[in-house]
Amino acid sequence: MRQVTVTEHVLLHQTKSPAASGKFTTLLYDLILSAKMIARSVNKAGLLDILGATGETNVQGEQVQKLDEYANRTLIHRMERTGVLCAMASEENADIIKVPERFKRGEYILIFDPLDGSSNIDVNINVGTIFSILKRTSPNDEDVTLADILQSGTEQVAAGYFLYGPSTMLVYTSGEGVHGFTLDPTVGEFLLSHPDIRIPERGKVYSVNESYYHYWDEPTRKIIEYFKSKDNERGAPYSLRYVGSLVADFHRNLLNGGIFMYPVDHRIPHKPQGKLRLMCEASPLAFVAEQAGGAATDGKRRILEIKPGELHERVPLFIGSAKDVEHVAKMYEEAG
Ligand code: AHM
Ligand code: MG
Repeated sequence: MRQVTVTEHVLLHQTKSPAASGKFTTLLYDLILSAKMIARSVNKAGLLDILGATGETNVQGEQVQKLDEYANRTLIHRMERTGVLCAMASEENADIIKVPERFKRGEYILIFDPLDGSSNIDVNINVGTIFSILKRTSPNDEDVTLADILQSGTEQVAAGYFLYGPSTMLVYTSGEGVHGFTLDPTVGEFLLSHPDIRIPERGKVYSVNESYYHYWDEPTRKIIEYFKSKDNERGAPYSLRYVGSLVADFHRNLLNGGIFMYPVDHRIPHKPQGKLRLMCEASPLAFVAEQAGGAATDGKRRILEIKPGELHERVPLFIGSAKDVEHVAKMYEEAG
């Protein structure tokens, strides 16, 4: 079988997509290199002294795992040297990260969650890196500001994720479908393994942390009941699958069909808007979902159309197979 590398794939698509310029290829190349370095550390995590927490808390008030910190540092260090970025934003950093003046700067902005699902690292369960790529809105010769970053998901040039699982995978979209690549560790290259991924219209799986049932409002409880019911539109209960790593849960549902849900819960005061972050988690995955024929909503609004008001804005998330997501939106609408 002829094996297609990511670079080759991007170059092939370059003729069609204005987003895929030589600069975009450079950006992706360095992002892939960073991910390979992170994958190497994730694979060795049980052997090195990098498991566990650093003892610090991040801007979200969560414990920083050592591998989170490594992944964050690796991405920032590599990506500020690409010459094509002007700024970055990370789940782990309170403010935007401007590319220092000593490096060449470009018009692209990279937003990322360096190691999603990091509470799973210590138990050897899949984690991932989620990324979103934008172009600055202000002229290149002006100072880049937060306003350049606070764009709605529809403005993304590309988005995707690396999944550090039994195999390391890259799944991305630049607006021309969704393509999956698997790292061949013997040659160190990501090779096209899942061309043009399409998510089934309706799934057989629902993914939600159901232990929060008592913290959900009535419409949300009814929605979860719908997926468990044998009298739903599918005519049979959906199976429950929940890893607790968004990338892993999303990836499974993307390939097999299903819906991932992280609704509002009233458990902790800082979670009235849900737990997941709009810019570094929900929007990039929503772009992937839609490009694969799926959908993503916060219950009322299409995720991609939400204009963030702040860098670390959180949002409820219902994402996956189109018919399942549409059903959730309909039930919320009927509930008023
Ligand atoms: P993280 O980015 O700090 O790892 O948090 C996000 C993770 C997601 O990967 C996952 O879907 C969710 O948190 C799980 O949360 P919970 O344990 O509340 O179900
Ligand atoms: Mg995360």
